[in-house]
Amino acid sequence: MFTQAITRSPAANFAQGLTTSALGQPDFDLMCQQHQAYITTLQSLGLKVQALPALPDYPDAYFVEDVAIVTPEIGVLTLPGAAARKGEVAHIESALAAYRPLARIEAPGTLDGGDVMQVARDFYVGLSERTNEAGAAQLGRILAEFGYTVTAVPLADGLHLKSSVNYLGQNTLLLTSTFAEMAVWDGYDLIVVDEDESYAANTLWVHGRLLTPAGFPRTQAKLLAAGFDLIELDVSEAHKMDGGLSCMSLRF
Ligand code: CIR
Repeated sequence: MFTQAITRSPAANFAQGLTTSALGQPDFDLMCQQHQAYITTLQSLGLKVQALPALPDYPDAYFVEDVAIVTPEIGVLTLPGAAARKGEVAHIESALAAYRPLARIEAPGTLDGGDVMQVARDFYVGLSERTNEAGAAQLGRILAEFGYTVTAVPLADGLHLKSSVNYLGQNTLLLTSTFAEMAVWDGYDLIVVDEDESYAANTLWVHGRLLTPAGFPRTQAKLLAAGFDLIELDVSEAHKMDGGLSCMSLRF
């Protein structure tokens, strides 16, 4: 169970963040409305939300998931793989220090939180353009001290592991077809999103409910058929910046 979330307001220049998507120019007012609805939803699920101020020097900084990994025992400050995002870490450090003792990923390791998926005592870390083997190994050493396992998963595509694979609870993963073939998921029940709904793989478990992006009806139908309880949220503007529901908070 989580009791707390940390978010950060998007800055007015958030559209200057990194993106590979060709979904059009994002709108700041709409982004703010969608971000506020996301916060309100987390609050309605019982989380206390600490909303940090916008950081115009770091237009991707509202994707706070990428700069830390938080367990009940420790907070791990990451070292983001993108040069433009490395400076975000110093801005999460003071907020997180109030909740947890801190460790950090150090160069030459790089690690983005979007590549880190937790399933109870097991972590899976995507090796991506942002996260390298040294970063994954450092996280493994830090978390091993607390009895967690860390398994590296090379990415075939996508920005981050959680762009394509997410844990829904009940031993079930929601994932894209590219990832569904991987032996590393043996033993889990898999729900595979349709190819043209791959964005919906970034669905977020919070307290037994699933926050899922609006506009992906076949994924919603699959989740409902499997008995999951859904909250649909429109995150069209974050999608334009290659981000989604998990990326916009740290939950612990
Ligand atoms: C980036 O490219 O770093 C941001 N525009 C998107 C980060 C999304 N974060 C995530 O998936 N955890």
